[in-house]
Amino acid sequence: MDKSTRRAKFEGVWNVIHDELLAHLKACGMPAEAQEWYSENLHYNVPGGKLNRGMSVVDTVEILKGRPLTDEEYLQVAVLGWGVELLQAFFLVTDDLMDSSITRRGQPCWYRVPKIGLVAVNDAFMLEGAIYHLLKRHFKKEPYYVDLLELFHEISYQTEIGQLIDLITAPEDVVDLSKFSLQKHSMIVVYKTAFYSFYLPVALAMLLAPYEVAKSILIPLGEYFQIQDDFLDFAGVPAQIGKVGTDIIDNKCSWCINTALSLATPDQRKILDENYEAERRVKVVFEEIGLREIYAEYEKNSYKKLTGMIDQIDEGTSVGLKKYVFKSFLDKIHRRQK
Ligand code: DMA
Ligand code: MG
Ligand code: MG
Ligand code: MG
Repeated sequence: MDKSTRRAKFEGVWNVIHDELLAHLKACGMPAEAQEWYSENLHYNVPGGKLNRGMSVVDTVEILKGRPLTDEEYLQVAVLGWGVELLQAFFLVTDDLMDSSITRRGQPCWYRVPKIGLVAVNDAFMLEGAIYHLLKRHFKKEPYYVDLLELFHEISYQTEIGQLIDLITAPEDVVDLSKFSLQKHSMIVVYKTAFYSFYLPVALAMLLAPYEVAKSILIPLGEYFQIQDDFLDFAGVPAQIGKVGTDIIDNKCSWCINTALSLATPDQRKILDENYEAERRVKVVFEEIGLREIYAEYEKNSYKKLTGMIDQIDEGTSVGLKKYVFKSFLDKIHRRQK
């Protein structure tokens, strides 16, 4: 998808969000003027920028998941992207007031629009409030909901600290260059801009995606582990596995019988049908079918597949997802005899 199509898709979600926020005001019984005012606030201040920050949330989640998002997933992730854009709008409206700026995004700053004035302060708060309203509606059931809230709060606070040092280092009426230094400048720009513009979008994406990446490796790893258990029930040496296998006499739906069923000749099938529960003859069929070789092949492929998935983890972007976490799990169970 090219850049303008991606942008159009992302902007499409803005309409949904705008309508959702307005519907809430309406449901609260707010007068029509309040609904119109809020709608204008949203339109004027939120969607008119480059949208790089918001769209990078969606891009990063796609990269981490390694596949395009479903429509349902896209909507949810785009809500986070618009959350970043709302946060930015909140900061810009107040920043322009504090910096006494004249224009923003090719139009007068919001507080400079004649009827707006200092109501812009409350409008800015409402842009911020919208983030948490949307997070609640779209993420409340997610296990990482609190992490999302904390991240937005933490980044907002850091940006506000950055704005404070920006403002008090350069009071509008007093020039005092002795207050300046490149070190101070670095503090200012990191806090007022870098956290919310660059760290936040990727950190948000990573709150969603580690679960996916981890799940995509750990679930097949668990499946591999249980197949080993099924195989060892048949082929393991009791002295080594510390138990005597009972899957056949217990009539269990195990990997061994199902693999055997899928390969059995009619004669072998008959023996299995008549003797499952009567161990010895079933084991003979398992041996005839070559279950040991099939298992060895399965184990080899499984190990290769899991190793490949682990190798694909990008440790540079997936914070908390270290290859060795998964590799150590895999190596603990690879070729286990018990
Ligand atoms: C921007 O600093 C920081 C925030 C948090 C909006 P700035 O005042 O240099 O930005 P601009 O030049 O866009 O007003
Ligand atoms: Mg400014
Ligand atoms: Mg400023
Ligand atoms: Mg500036």
